[in-house]
Formats: sequence, C-alpha cells, structure tokens
Amino acid sequence: QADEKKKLMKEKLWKLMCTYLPCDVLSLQKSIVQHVEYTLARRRYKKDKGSFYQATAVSVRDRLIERWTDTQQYLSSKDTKRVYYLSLEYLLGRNLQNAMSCLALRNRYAAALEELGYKLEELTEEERDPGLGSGGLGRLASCFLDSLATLNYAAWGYGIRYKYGMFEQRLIGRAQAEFPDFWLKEGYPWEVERPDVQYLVKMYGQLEEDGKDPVTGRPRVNWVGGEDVIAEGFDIPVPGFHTWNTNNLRLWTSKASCEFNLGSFNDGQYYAAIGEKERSEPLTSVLYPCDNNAPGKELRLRQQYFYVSATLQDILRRYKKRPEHSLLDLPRKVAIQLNETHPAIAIPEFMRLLLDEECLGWKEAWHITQNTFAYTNHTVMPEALEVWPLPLMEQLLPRHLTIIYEINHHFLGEVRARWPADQGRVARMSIIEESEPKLIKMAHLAIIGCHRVNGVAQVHTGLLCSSLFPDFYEMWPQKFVNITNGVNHRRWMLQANPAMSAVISKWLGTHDWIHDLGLLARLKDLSSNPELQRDWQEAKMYNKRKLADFIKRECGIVVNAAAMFDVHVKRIHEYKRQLMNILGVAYRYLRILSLQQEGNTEALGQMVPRVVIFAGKAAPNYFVAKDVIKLVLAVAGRVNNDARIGDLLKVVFIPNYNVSMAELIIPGTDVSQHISTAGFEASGTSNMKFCMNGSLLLGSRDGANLEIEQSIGKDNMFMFGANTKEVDQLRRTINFRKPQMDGRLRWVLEEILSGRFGATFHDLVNSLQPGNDGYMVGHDFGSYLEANEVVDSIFKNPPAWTTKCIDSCASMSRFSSDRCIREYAEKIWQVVPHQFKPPGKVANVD
Ligand code: B1H
Ligand code: IMP
Repeated sequence: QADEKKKLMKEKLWKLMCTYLPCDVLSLQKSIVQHVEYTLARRRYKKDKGSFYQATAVSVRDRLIERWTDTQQYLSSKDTKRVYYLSLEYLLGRNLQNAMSCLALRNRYAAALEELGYKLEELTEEERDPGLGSGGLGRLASCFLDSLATLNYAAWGYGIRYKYGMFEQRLIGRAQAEFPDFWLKEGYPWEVERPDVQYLVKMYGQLEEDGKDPVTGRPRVNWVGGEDVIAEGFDIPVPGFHTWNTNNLRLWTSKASCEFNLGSFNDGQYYAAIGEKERSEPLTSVLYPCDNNAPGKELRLRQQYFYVSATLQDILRRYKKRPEHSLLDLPRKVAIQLNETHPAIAIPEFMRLLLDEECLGWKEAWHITQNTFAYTNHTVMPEALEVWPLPLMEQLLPRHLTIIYEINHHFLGEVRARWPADQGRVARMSIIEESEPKLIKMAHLAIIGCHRVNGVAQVHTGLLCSSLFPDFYEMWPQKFVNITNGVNHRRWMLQANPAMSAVISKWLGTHDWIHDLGLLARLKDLSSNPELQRDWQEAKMYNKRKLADFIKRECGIVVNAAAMFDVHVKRIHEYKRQLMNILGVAYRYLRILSLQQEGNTEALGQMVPRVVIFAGKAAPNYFVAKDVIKLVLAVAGRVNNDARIGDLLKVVFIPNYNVSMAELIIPGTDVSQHISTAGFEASGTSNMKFCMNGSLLLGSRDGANLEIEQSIGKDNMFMFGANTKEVDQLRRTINFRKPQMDGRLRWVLEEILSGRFGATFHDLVNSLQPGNDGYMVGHDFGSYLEANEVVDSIFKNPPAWTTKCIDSCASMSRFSSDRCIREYAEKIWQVVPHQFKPPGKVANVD
C-alpha cells in the first residue's frame, strides 16, 4: 500500500511538473499580474513601468526555464558532446524582446500588455544593459551564444558576474567622466542563483613534495596553505530562435570561504574569518574596462584563475557524472574554446586537475588537454598580448608555474629535436621571456596547449601566421585556421530594425530570411525598383527620425533628419582613428567658412549637409583617447554654435555607448566609418551590422572590411588608404622619412594650435608630426578626404545611393554568426546539431 501511495505521489508530481505554462493572452496577463503582486510584492493598484517590466521578464523567464530544463535533461540522457565557450566578457544587450521573439510570443505579450495599459516598446526601455564586457570581443561572445542556441548546438558559456560592469560614461566639462555601473541595482530578472553550484578555488600557498605516485611514478606535489575562495554560479538561459533548444550562460561570483567553513567561527577566529570574507568578495566586483589593452594587474589574474578553475571543476563534474565516462575519452564529449588568452590559465589548471586530482600520467593528461582546448586570437596589438610576471605567477599559482615549466620543457624539447642548433628559435618560441622580471607569454601557452588556433578575419589570420606567430605556424601549419567573425542578424536586423525587416519580408514575400540570410540575395534583382526604393527610404527615414529624437533628448542638439547621418561609434582608440575623422570634420568646417568668404555659392550649394555622430568609451587611464574625446567635443562646440554653418554640418558625441544604444544608432545611419590603420583591427563586427542595416561603409583596408568589400562589391564600398603591407613598410621607415604633410591637414592643425577650437591640443597635434605618426593619419588623410567626397557625390543621387544600400545588405549572408558558428563546429569542435524536438506540437504564434 505504501508503494502504491508513493507511485501515485510520483505520478501526480510528474503530471504537475510536465504541464507547460499556458501562453494564451489571458494566461500571459495573469502571469504578469501575479508576478507584480507576489514575486515583486508591489501594490497591485500602483501602476509603474519598472514593476511591469520586471514582472513581464519573470513571466518570460518561466517559459524559458521549461525549455531549458527539457534541453539539459535531453542532452544528458543522450550524452551529447558539449561546447564550452570561456570568455571574460559578454555584452548581452537587452534580453526581453530577444527572449520573446525566440519563444515566438512577442506579439502575444505585446497584445497582453497593451490591454493592461503598457506598450511593449516602452517596457523594453526599462531594461538595463548588463555591460559585462568592453567592446567587440564581448559582443561577439554574445552573438555566438545566440547562434549556438538557434542552431541546436549543445553549448554553455562561462564567465564572470561582475558586480560593476563597463563604467557609465558622462560628459562633464567637455570631457569623459567615469561612473560605476551597478547594473544589479534593481535585480536582474533573467538570472537564476545556484547556491547549490559552488566550488572552492585556491590561490597563493606553497608546494610540498609528497613522495611518488605509485601508479604513474611521478613525484607527487601537494599545494597547501593559501586562500580559498568560493565560486557560486548564476545561470542565464540562452534561448534559440524558434527552437526548443535553450542553452546556458553560467556566470561566477566570488564568496568568502568562511561561509563554507564554519569552523573558523567556532574556534575564536571570528574577526579573522570576517576579514577573509571582506577580502574575497571584491574578486568579481569590477570589470577591467580595457579594450585591446591587457591590464596586467594581480587582481585581473586572480579573476581569470578564479573563474577558470570553477568552470573546469564544473565541466569535469558534469563529465564524470556518467560512470562509463573515461577521462581519456573526454575530448569526444567536451570542446572548450578560449576567447582570447584571458582564460588561457585553463591549460595548466586542467593539467593540474588531471595530474593532481585525477592522478593521470603526464602523457595522458597532455593528450586530453590538447585535444579539448582551442584558442581564438582577436588581436595583434602588442599591448593587448597578455604576459604575466613570473614572480607573480609563482606567488599566486605556484603549482601552475611548475606545470608551465614542464609544458615548456617538453615543448622546447620538440623544437630542439626538429631544429637542432637553432637557439634563437628556442628562445623566440619559449613560453618564458628571459627578461627582468621573467614573463610568461600566455599566447604561447595557448598555442602550445590547444589543437586549433584561429584568427577572426582572413587578413588577421594571415598576420598571425606571417608576423605574430611565424615560428609556430611553421611548426604546426595545420593548427592555424581562419574563421571570419559574424553577427547575430536576428538581433541586429530583426530586433533592432523592425521597419527595414518588414520591407525585406514584404519584398521577399517571406520571413524565411530570418533563418537563412542567403535568401536576401534575391533582393539584388529588385534593388533599383522604385517602389522597393521608396519603402526602403521610408524605413531609413523613420529610423533616422528616431535617432534624431534621441540625440535631441540626450545631447540637446537638434539635427535635420534629411542630412546625411555619418556615424563613427566604437571604443576610442588611436588605431581606430577617431582623430582622423574629427580632423576631417574640422577641415569641412573651415572649408565651408572659406567658401562663404569667397562668396562661392555654387560650391556651397553642392555641399551635402552632414550630421557627424560619434560615440564610444575611452579606457579611464588612456589619456590620448580621452584627449580625442575632448577634441571632438571642442569641435562640436565650435561648429554647432556657429550660426554661419546652419544645417550644413553638425557634430554630435552621444555619451555612454552600449549595446542597446548601438541597436538604435545603427539602423539610423547613412554612412558608417571603420577607418582603423590597416593591420590593427583584427576584424571589426559593427561594420557588418551597419551594412546589414542599409548603411554604406567608409572603410580602410583592414580586418573584415576587406571581406565585406569582396562580398558586396568594390562599387558599394568607399575604401581608402594604405593596406597592411604598405603600413608595415611605412612603420619600418618612420624615423627615416620626412614626408610632406597634406596641405589640408597642415591647415587644420594650424587652426587647432591657434586656439580656434578652444584648447590647443598640443599633444594630439604633436602625435601627427612626421616621425611620430605611427597610425598613419597623415599618410591616409588625403585619400580619406577624397573618399568622403565620393560619399557626398553619391548621396546626392538618392536612387543610386539606395541601390547600393540594398545591394550591400542583400550580400551580407556570409557575415551572420550562424555561418561562423557552423565553421567552428566543423573545423574546431567536431560537433553536430542535436535533434531534440519539443514535446508535443509547439505552434509558432508570432
Ligand atoms: C578585440 C580585444 C581585447 N581584440 C584585450 N582584442 C582586452 C583585448 O581587457 N582586455 O585585456 C579586451 C579586449 N578585443 C576585438 O575583438 C578586436 O579588436 C576586433 O577587431 C574584433 O572584431 C573583436 C571580435 O573578434
Ligand atoms: P566595433 O569595434 O565597432 O566593431 O564594435 C563591435 C561591437 O561591440 C559594437 O557593434 C557594439 O555592439 C559593441 N560595442 C563596441 N563598443 C562598445 C562599448 O563601448 N560598450 C558596449 N558595447 C560596445
């Protein structure tokens, strides 16, 4: 009888748990209102957008969780190979619309909210961006997670749940000021805390020899003493678009281990224990806001190790749950991708776990590690290549240092065997740089410990093989592959630009392009059709008006939506050459004034009114970049307040660029600038987003610009300036040449020095003098201005312009992150999509 009762209870529980939440409009309304009343405990008769956003988010999350649990259950039962993406940065952007679209419930939620007196668009604005990254690298990681889920790959992201994300940028006194971004202030409704998922992570301490391992015969080492910190997981479901598959992003937060270990409270160590707690908590407090610049701080290495160790422990635990799994087979079930070298300490950590905890021999452990890990390089900038002082590694991670020595020893043995008597090569390839202090080169460690190394655009991968790591390429040519970046077109077209998406669907007669961007190619036959052009232009104008309204609200500047919107938004960096842009703007301003003085009304009449829009953050300690912002603001102040200029030129710097702002700016752009010095921008990804949104690119011969040009055709892109080879040559001879400076540039610099724009910006002007100009602003300035003239001349012919925009957009399918993820799956991870089908029939109601 007891058995019968148990069985009934189990059946009842099963039935209750397997009943999916209803998704009709009334049920959605009930769930939202219940969450306002019970989850948030807000007064039901007080209406406010914040609560309704939160409640709607939790209601959506409930529905995601069902799929998430099903997916994970299915994958475990099938023992599917999983991909783990390790990144120190994620720029998720807002989640609400994305999740609703994935569930195909956007229209229903919109209808449900409408009847309750809320507009979905307005609630969307209530969501705060989790800025857990600094720029393109972090956003790429998020696009990848979206595509992985949509394409039915079993994949988890792992990262850090920083308490303070990317700083908030404000403009105070015509300069950047940084404020902390406490993004969790109102709570984050998309995450689920996992107090049951905790790991201990040890740092510092000493090594003790402990005899020999009886099985492997290796000397056994104990790592003792030091500090323990607890890593606790927070999970964010990552839904796929119109599929049941729902992946996971697990972010770690640090906690003091004394909460784990109450012993210290009971033995009179109360205050010491509290002290330890205080020390552990800041570990995951703050994101280092540097893009393409390694911070080299002890706390940063601690963050990296902390999250890597927790992640690998979690992965191993999951793998070992199946008793039939042998560690030797791990690479058949697990692929781990390192996003840059930021998590590269994973290589010695994984070795440590296999050697010291799992008691494997070196050979087995190394074989497993190499076949599991792969590394993506995102930069060739010397200041971004991570190196750690050896004494710091020795102090923080003594065991890892000995493992790194051993890896290096085996590796250099191979090098010597292949190139006997080539001591120079051995020194170049070593993981350890024999400097004072000695340095550990994380890129070398990553290349040696991984079975694949990839660059993120053809020209970038070429540079990895020819300039950055030529010795490694010579040794292992098959290890190096290119996978050109891509972006999630569902976020960057469908979500960010519903107006243009509707035009595309109307003219293609289908929404299927959302799944298969290749279908856009059909638009090329129609691109000069006047009716399509009219629809296209209307959509663009709608987006430009929205952007103009935003600029008015945020910056107090009124801009004319009929003018050309010329946009340069990205991290502020010398190599990205915002300086060249603003000098070009200053030139345009001076030229307008001189034409007016000459009374040259004909030339003036030919000028195209432009609104030049900048946005982006400078790293707080990057003073040149901060000076560039000051110069932009100074020029803006002069130009916008000069009544003689009127609508011919406006300059805007929008503060606090982030993903959701990018979603607003990109669709409202006519021409966008990607003008890095050739050889410096590994790929760029916003170039792809702009092109997909019907803006034309003004670009240098760098990164993915080159491949975009190949796809859309030379005539649809405004390219200028030196190519990689030329830049390389110019930089080698920089101290011997004294080239003539372009007269127009000289004019602008003289005007700046004269105080025409307020401050005189001596340092910036000086950085452009021949011999100092490492980023080739002077060299490229002339061709840059000429390219700008071509932009103007075509903009004056709207049908010609619009044809180019449509043709470009229609040729962008290669740059979807779907293509990119399929390449990773095939060339690196050896995984295939899984076949999980939702239980019963799930209607796509949107
Ligand atoms: C990119 C970085 C980066 N490359 C160091 N490297 C960082 C390096 O905090 N740090 O230490 C942070 C970021 N970011 C970017 O990656 C490239 O510059 C872009 O060209 C590329 O599109 C993007 C994605 O591949
Ligand atoms: P890119 O450097 O212009 O290719 O930028 C790549 C992408 O990173 C952009 O499209 C944004 O999605 C994101 N991004 C760049 N800079 C920032 C930033 O300062 N904050 C947040 N996101 C950024």
